[in-house]
Amino acid sequence: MSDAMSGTAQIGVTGLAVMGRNLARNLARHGHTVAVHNRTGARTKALVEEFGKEGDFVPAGTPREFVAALERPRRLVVMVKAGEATDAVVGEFAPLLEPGDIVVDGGNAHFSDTRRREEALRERGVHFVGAGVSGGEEGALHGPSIMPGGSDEAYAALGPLLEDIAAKAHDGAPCTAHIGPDGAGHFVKMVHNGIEYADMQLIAEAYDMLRAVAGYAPARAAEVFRTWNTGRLDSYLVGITAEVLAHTDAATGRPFVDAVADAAEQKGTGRWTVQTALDLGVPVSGIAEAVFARSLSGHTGLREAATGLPGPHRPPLGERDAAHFADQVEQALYASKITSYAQGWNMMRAASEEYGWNIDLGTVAAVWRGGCIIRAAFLDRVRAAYDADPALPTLLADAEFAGETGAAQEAWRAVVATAVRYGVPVPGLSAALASYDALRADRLPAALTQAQRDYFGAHAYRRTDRPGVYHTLWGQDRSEVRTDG
Ligand code: NBP
Repeated sequence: MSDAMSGTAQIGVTGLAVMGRNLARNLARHGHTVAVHNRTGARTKALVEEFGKEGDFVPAGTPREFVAALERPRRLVVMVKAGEATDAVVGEFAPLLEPGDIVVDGGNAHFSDTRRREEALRERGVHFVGAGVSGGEEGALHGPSIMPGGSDEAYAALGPLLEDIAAKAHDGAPCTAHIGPDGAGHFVKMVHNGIEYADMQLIAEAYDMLRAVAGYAPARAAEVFRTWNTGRLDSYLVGITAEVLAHTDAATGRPFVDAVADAAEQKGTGRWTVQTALDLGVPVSGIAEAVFARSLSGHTGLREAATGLPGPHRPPLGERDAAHFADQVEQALYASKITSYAQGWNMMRAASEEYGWNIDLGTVAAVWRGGCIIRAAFLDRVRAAYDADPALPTLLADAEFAGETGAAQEAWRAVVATAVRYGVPVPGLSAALASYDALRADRLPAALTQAQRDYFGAHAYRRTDRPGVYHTLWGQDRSEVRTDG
């Protein structure tokens, strides 16, 4: 342990609840001297008492001591509850900092708050880095996926430390990279969580279909997921699905999944993703359906009121048909996954253009290959697609992914159609298929929608046969006038 006033710590962490404590330990374990501070001093003391032997910690009792303990330019990681606490901490530390110092917010901030904070600190010459951190407390300790936004100068000073403590992908590359200026890192982290919601919903629907249509008990479904996890669906979420489904509840002796109340909660990043997508005008139906599905599951009153409504009663398939059906579900799940990832990437591209972030979309896939919740073999291929063509308009247009969705589409339709016949809700799988069909359509009924808008609101329309903007005089002789001069 060093003297808090000597300015020897390479980095500091303030906010030592589960995330901050583990991040500080991770940094110390990698040989960095870490100043540690928490509003309530007991947490600082406990960290040093319990884990002081893991590395070189410099405990600080006050913000002034904490700042003084850091070598220059100072690197401070703020790991407090997102929102008002972050503003309070930044407000407390800012007067103690000097130009060139770097404040890193590793909390789950909304990217617009990060943009605001970055701008405010920039005026004082202090760098503000909004860094998305994914992987929960285990990740923070053993290697998270880290998505820092901010200036190039800040990344140059911070990057090597982040690369040390980040998860490593299967090829040894660190799961972190400079994502882009100001709010880019927190934006990308938000989309990560949105994609995570969509992935989880699709997996849940696949399980529901295996159970209701194939007639597989949870333990059998677990085997199916285990097998899928050795193929193109290989991912953390499919792996834990197999484990959860195979687990027996000790109290009741029933499958654990049957002992859990069927109301899914959410912390809000999925909702942020959808709200932001609406503002950007980017369709992310897969993520939206996942957010709504969680919301619906928790609406006890609505569900009780509708419980007696009629639905089909169909017996599960026989053994041979069930195996064939399970294979079709794998195809539907995979094609839907491609579609929802494509939506997430479309959103990052749109925001990158809107805010001038210049996000490298292939790098984002690389950063998510380890440490985070959506880590998956699949992401190597997403990266390859964007590396091959950084201007790729959508993942669905990549030749390999297009080939796979095309090959899966009959099975995908069969699964969605079967779900409808059995009365099993599959909002994620069907929204993904609808998105696929809408994007590939030669003509959409949007023509009728626009004509209706012209009828009741004189909103005008473009024509397929010639340029210009037109309005039909619906209330008069239905003649057409050109409205763009
Ligand atoms: P919490 O989100 O539970 O926050 C607790 C910390 O915030 C404590 O250190 C607390 O200090 C501090 N704090 C609060 Br609350 N108000 C403060 C204030 N006004 N001034 C100074 N400090 C204040 O901690 P966490 O679960 O470790 O998460 C930290 C951040 O990381 C959050 O933004 C979270 O969203 C994000 N994150 C969490 C996870 C996860 O899996 N938990 C994953 C990824 C990101 P005290 O000890 O004095 O009360």
